[in-house]
Order: sequence, then C-alpha cells, then structure tokens
Amino acid sequence: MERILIGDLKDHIGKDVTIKGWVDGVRDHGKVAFLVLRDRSGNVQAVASGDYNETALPAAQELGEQYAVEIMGEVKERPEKMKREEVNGELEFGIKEIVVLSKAEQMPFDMSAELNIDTHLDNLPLTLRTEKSRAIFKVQSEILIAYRAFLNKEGFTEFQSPKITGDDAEGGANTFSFDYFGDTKAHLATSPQFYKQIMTGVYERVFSTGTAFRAEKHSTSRHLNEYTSLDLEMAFIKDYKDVANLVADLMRHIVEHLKETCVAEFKLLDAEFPLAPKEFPMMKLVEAQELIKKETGEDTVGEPDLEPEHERWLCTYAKENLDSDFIYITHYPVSKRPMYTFEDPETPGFTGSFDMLFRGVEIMSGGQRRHEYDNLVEGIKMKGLDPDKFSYYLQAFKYGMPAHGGIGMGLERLTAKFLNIKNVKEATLFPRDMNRIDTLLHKNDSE
Ligand code: AMO
Repeated sequence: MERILIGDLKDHIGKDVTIKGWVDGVRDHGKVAFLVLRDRSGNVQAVASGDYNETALPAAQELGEQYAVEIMGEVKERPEKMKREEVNGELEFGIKEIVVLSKAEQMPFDMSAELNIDTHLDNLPLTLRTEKSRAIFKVQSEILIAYRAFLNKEGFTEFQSPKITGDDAEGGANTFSFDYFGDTKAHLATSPQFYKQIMTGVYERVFSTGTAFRAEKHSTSRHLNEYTSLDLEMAFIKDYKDVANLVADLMRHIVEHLKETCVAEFKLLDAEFPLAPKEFPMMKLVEAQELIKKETGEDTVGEPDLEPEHERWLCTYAKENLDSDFIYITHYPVSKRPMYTFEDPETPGFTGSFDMLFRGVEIMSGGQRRHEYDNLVEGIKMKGLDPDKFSYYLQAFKYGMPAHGGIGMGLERLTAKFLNIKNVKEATLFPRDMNRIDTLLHKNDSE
C-alpha cells in the first residue's frame, strides 16, 4: 500500500492507509496501547486494541521508543470530546498491522526530560530527534532559505569559498594551521573575507554560506571553534550605510519568513518574534558610550570596543526606547578593525564599519572596505603585516575595484537569539569547542 505522510492523514478519514515513521512514545494500558508516531511531516497518536485488529495490540506492546516502523491502519476522527488542540489532535490512527523496519536499543535516558548540555551533546545522534531540537534546526534551515531567497532577489550570486587558505584573512592569531604537504603550512579559513571581496570584481554582488574556523580559546555561551558564516559583499556602494540598509531589509525579510513558516516552533520554544522596525537604530560607538555613561554612570568613552555587558545594555535600551531588537553600532576605531576596513574620511581614526547587536549579542560585523590598492597596502602595513603575503588577494585591487562593502554573520548566534537559547552550542548541530569534537576531548577532573 502506498505510504501516506502523517501530515496528510486528515485527507484520508475513514480509509485504511500505511504510514512510516518513528515511535516517539509508547503508553501501554494492558488492553489498549497508545503510540506517538512521527515522520517528517508531523506526529499522530495511534491506538492498538482489539477494536481494530487483535494481533495489533501484542505487536504494539513489543515496540520501544525510536523503533522505525511501517503501520497499516484506519484513519478515524476522534469523538468531539476527545479532540485535542495539537496538530492531528482531531484524529486517531487505529492500528491493524505493524512491521518493524529497524529496532532501537533501550533509551539511555528519558527523552522527554530536560537534559544537561553535556548529556545532550554526547548523544546528539539521538537527542537531535527530540521535538525541541527539531524545532531549533527547522528554524535554522528556514533562516537559510530566507537568506538565500532575499539575496537572490536582490541580484546576488552565491559562491563557495575555499576553506584551506595560505594565510589568515583577518590577520589575527586565531587560525588553525596544519602541515600541507611537506614543510608548507596551511590554515583553515577564519572567514571568506578575501574571496568575497575578489568575487565582487566578478559578479558585483555575492554571498556565501559556509563554515569558518576560529582557534579561539574561549569557553563562553557565544563562541564556537567552527561556525557557519553567512557572508555577503556588494560593489558600487556610496558608503557603509548602503550595506547597513540592505542588511536591515534582509533581517526584516528573515523575520517575516519565520513568521510565515515557524509559528509552531517559536511557540514550542517559548520565543517571541523580534521587533524589526522600518529603520534599525544606528549609533556611533562613541555615542553609545556616552549614552551608557549618561544613563548608568559607567564611563567607557574612548574604549575601542564594547564589553558584553554594554552590548546587552544597549539592546535593552533599543528595545525599550527605540522599539527595536536590532541595533547597529558604527565607527569602531581603525586600531580595532581588520586591515581591510575603510577609514571614514568624515571621522579620521574611525572606520566606516559596524556591528549589529541583536538581543544582547553581536551577531554580525561589516562595513565598507578599502578598495584602492595603495590604501589597502597602507592598511596592511599599519597592522604590522607584510603586503607580499597578500599579493594574491591584492591583485583584485589592481584591476578596477569599485567601492564595496559587506557583512559576515554567525548563523548559530542568530538562531540562538531568535529562539531565546542561552548557549550557542544548543543552536549548533554538531558543535566544536575547546573541549569537544563530537566526543569530549578531556575527561572532567570530577569524573
Ligand atoms: P567577525 O570576526 O566579527 O567578522 O565575525 C562575524 C560574525 O561571525 C560570528 N562569529 C562567531 N560565531 C560563533 N563563534 C565564534 N567564535 C565566532 N566568531 C565570529 C559572529 C560575528 O558577529 N570578515 C568579517 C565580517 C565582515 O566584515 O564581512 C568577520 O569575520 O556572529
């Protein structure tokens, strides 16, 4: 019999059909057993009792959680008083025949319990199947769909950037390096920065979605050693505001798309859709610092960057006073930004760059780039780097490179902030951190 998806059962009331899926729960009451069955389209409660078929009950009682099964039975409408609010709550699936497709071992823990993060991460092949995890990564997948759709519509071309690089794009010390045939050292890309700039010379507007690697020895709720970087770069801009405006449109598009596709997931995770006004608030770093000083008495004016607590404060301020969950902070000092960052001629010493803060965390950096060859070489030298090491990248700037800019955004941080998730690792499918590549690298002292 042809397989019917659980999400389509409502179109087959009164008929015998076959479904395939996983057993998400079994309740055995002796004379009747209830199963929750899940496939890619949803869940349904199935009932095994003598009413439908007498072999069904003992077969159902043999099943355990996560068995993969094929079940034939009748789709019935529940009596009015038994109907439930949830999806398929108006239906009951009367089991007539069960075929076990793949058995499951005894569950190592109660799948419905709130697990601590290490147990969750140790058992991802199993715990990713929980309702909560499925909701998180469905939202993540929809963010990517919206990201691509918006940029395609705006004339951007997607490209794949290499992950093995000869040198580090950000000029920092946080790269993983490894032996690359003999005595050559290669690095894992910390960002597709150089390639997306080169590609603006090819397609004018480009974007990529791919992993980036940071050898940062941070053990925080927002740092990963491998993350998914959503990058875009666009040429023929007037200044950083052209980028910031397009990116605000992009974020509004993502929010609208999630409102259309992920209402159930937001509800399940107790998350609210963010406030994304027509114009995102924008403050220069120094203005933000002056505001913090005025409102809290804390004087950070002149510091080159914001502390995490000040990022949180600014986000609360923007939400309460400017009706926005998003805020741009611009004009970080030249000393604090990478060598490719454009210095704003209107504010010498400060860059035409920005960070976007969302619900207390920096989710994105970007801005205008140095597009004139000599100016870029000067930027490289200013950071104490050797322009010869960047000769490959520099070629692009010898042959007609217009003013351009772009952003890089961490998909996992963005997902976590959308969904009110405290630790970015919970919004990362298979997180890599200092202590873990799938399995723990070091046993805790206490173990
Ligand atoms: P930056 O280094 O600020 O900028 O990174 C941009 C965004 O990437 C995410 N991110 C991370 N997420 C999790 N763990 C990490 N260790 C981590 N590091 C970065 C953050 C951050 O805001 N090339 C520039 C971008 C540009 O100017 O286009 C860059 O990489 O969300």
